[in-house]
Amino acid sequence: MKLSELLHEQELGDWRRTHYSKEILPTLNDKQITVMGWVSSTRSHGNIQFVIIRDRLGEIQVTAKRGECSDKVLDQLSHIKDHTTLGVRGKVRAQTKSPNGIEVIPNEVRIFSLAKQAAPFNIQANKSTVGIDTRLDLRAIDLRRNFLRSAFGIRHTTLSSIREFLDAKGFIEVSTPKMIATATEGGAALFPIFYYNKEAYLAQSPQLYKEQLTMAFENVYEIGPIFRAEPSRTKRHLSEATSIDVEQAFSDYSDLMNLLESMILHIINSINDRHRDDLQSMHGTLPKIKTPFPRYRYDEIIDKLQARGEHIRWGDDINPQIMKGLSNEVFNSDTFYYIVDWPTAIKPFYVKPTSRSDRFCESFDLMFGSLEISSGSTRINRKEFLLGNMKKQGLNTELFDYHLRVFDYGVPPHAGFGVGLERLMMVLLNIENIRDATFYPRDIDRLTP
Ligand code: AMO
Repeated sequence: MKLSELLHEQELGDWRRTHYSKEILPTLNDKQITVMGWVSSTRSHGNIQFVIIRDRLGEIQVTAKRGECSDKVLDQLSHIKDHTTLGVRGKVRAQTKSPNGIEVIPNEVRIFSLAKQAAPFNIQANKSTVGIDTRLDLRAIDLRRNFLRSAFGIRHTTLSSIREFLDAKGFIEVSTPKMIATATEGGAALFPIFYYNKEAYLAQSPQLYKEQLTMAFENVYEIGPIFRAEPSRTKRHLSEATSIDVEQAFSDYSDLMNLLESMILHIINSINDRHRDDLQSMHGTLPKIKTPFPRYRYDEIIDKLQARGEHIRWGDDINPQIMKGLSNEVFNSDTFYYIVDWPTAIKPFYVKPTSRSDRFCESFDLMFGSLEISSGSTRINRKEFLLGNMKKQGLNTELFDYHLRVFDYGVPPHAGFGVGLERLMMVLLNIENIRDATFYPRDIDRLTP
């Protein structure tokens, strides 16, 4: 038979998968089954061809031996390349030498889509040997890698455990506009867009909307994209990130720190419960945490940094480079901690100053080593204070009229935080580059795929 006939692509037709790889157990010995997936690797030993087929749950070995299957099937399996998508019908046989104690003896192969060439990377390796850009250019294939498949399965559990946790505490999930009229997060740059005949922006955060929604719903959360025109190339910034935004009425920043650390504990417990196999194959362990997380005042951190000889003055923001030495030396670098009570002048206009002094505000950053995972605060809930703070920060208050207007109708005391999901995944799974914690990263150099 000619190669083109052997490797002929077919429709799915009436073929349907009967079992996922993981469901094929020795109890199915001798049963006819249909598996579907893509070729993860092939190996030839004279008259025997081994093909490992991968599906979304795992892998199964197909063993084609001359005499045990038709020559056509053996030839088909001998010529296909890795990543070809196919279905195999055959008989289950217990096989102690195969990776999961079982193999499939094929009697029919249906090729759905042939891989035309070898991928520029090996999906078996936990750490890839090619640069991240090569992988990102073919991201859908790169995501077939064991490590990333496990990582994104864990991301899914992270999100569902956050929803479970907040739902049980009486929060409702909300969605707020992503095309907006004004900036909320001072320093972070905006992406302008055309909105009919006006200039508008992509939302840097759902901040003002989530605050307003506490007026009706008290406790709200949103999991959605935030857009930041980050000018720098770093391993911790994306232009489009996912934020877990929480806002709670009748509470302050201390309540929110308690809530956030319990939420992180719940996430870690959920991942440990549901992803033992993934963690094992990733050779990873989640950070071991103890609550409450330590809380250090901004003043204390500045003193410690100055004592180390760092060039930092009171009132400066604390950047990760400066924190690196301190977090290794003073804190265990693999741990969560809060920096609280920041100078009012370097936090956004909606953050409430402390009652002790208005030079400081009721704010926190959640850190892991030198990486910022979240920031949060008690918010100003009185109009005259908000107006005063906006003026101090040089904002045009007229642009915020749509927001200030609701303050005439009883805004409850409230507090909240935003967690960067990708940064949280980085620390949970020890991912070095934030691009690997998102499906299709966006950064200053990348708008495709
Ligand atoms: P902030 O600007 O500190 O606060 O953002 C909150 C968290 O979002 C993540 N994050 C990012 N992650 C990846 N790439 C980026 N470019 C990026 N920018 C931010 C970080 C950060 O800690 N409205 C407030 C939150 C609040 O007070 O509720 C806010 O946006 O993990």
